[in-house]
Amino acid sequence: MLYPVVNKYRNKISLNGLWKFNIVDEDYDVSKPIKDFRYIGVPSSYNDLFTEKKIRDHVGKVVYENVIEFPKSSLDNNWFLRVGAAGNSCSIYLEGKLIFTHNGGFLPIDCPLPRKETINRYRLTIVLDNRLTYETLPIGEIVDDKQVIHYDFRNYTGIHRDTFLYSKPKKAIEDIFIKTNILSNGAEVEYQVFCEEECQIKLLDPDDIEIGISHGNQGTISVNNPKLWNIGKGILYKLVVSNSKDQYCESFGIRKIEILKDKLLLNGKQVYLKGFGMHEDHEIIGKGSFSALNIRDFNLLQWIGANSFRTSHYPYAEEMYDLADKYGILVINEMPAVGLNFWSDRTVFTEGVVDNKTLEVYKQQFAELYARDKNHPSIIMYSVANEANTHEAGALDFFTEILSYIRNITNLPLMIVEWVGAKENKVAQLADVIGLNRYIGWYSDLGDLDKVPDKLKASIEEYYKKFKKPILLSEFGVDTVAGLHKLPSVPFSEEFQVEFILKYQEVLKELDYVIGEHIWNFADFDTKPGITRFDGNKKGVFTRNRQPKMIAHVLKEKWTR
Ligand code: BDP
Repeated sequence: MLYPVVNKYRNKISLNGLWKFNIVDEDYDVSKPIKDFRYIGVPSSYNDLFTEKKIRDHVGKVVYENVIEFPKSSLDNNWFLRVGAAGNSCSIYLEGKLIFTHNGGFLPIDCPLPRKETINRYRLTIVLDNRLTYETLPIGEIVDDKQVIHYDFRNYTGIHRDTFLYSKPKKAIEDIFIKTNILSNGAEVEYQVFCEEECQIKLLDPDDIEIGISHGNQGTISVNNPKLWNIGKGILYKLVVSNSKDQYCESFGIRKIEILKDKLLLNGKQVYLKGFGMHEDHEIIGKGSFSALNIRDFNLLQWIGANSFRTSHYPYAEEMYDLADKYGILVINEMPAVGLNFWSDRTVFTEGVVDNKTLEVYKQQFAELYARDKNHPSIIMYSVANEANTHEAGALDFFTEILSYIRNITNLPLMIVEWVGAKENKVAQLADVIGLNRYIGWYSDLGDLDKVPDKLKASIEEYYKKFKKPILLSEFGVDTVAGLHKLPSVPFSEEFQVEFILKYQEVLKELDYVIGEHIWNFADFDTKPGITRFDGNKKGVFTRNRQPKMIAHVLKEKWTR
């Protein structure tokens, strides 16, 4: 899947802006234009835009409607509707006729638009359904007409990412796969182009100077004195693929990722990950993606000296990976496999709950994720799930199938993020890296930081002894109310957050198979209501408005040293 672009052969028209919107019943009739509506801004979640709880908390379908028109000169091209993400499932109608459906709220919707030469204006209706079940990711269940989810972040819904019409020629360049190999005397770029026509391939260096040329849809181009993509050095090359009917320019970086002897290596050098689990979450727009806000996040990552983040707990907007490529930030790309856990003794991995149907949904979504993200140098790993019930017998079959499916598609290392203890874990041996989420001193032993060194060390060591895999501390953190200061510290104060994080870092220092620390969370974020959530999850190092808490200055001092 290639991101839509504008050039001599291709066009795109933004559909961001105002749409007609309403919450609707199950049997909503799309055959007629929407009558009863209010205006909504795209992209955004709809939940926090209006003043009624009925809309904010709506479970079920909502409708978006707009009128689209094609430029006259465009008849030679095929046209598509592209929505960066909208959730959780969606049905697309043209003039009231169903033309496309999509399951999954965090990956692009790429819908071919059938057209008649005589008609140029069409009514476009998008019906979204936010219900999460065992056949969606994340999973959820509907109980008494209410949505039950087994994780904390809000089930924000809406057209969340950039939306546009785009065109490509009839025999288009459909896809480009790029792989780079670093050799002792240079590097090589292996490429494969999917196109019915034979293409010419030009390789441009980071200054856009042509340094190689090749013909044919599969091949290799050598690079002398390659400039490697690296942390803080978003050095990007370009492959310009063209023929008489089409052209596409794809960026990529030359870099090598390895897990070797319990270490993470980038271009042959050991890397220690410093960073965060993040969320796509802002006031008012919820999970809407906006360039200005994304830039703020990257500037904060740079300011604090972070070198990496995890896209907890779902794939992020494409622009986030583009920015990571450009800023030289490492990304762990997480599947939306969260909530596979009831936090009780109820079984998750069993027929009728997470079963073969869920497995098929998972495979489909991984295939879509890889199709979208395969050429980003910033992506160093895929995270296959967050806090699944990996102590259950059924989890082993599920994840064996998942990891072997993924390994057939990508060579990148795979991580699984765990909450269960090593002794009970039946799955972690399948992964290359184990992510551990630990909250000693918070969810257990609240406030008692003296317990941290022994307990944290024991729980990490137990994992290493059993599985012999490198470990990332993928979550640790405490809810912290910005502006609350206490001496001596108490939980929720800014002082306590500092003490907690420092205590954890002391332990990690001693364990050389720990490949990094990702603090939970980059910023405060909204959650479903809960008595442990006062206006959301406050474990952010930054506030929801992206201003620093005290810990941010402490981390900056350590991480930029
Ligand atoms: C972990 C989850 C994360 C939560 C966090 C917390 O992975 O999504 O937000 O706990 O409770 O269990 O803050």
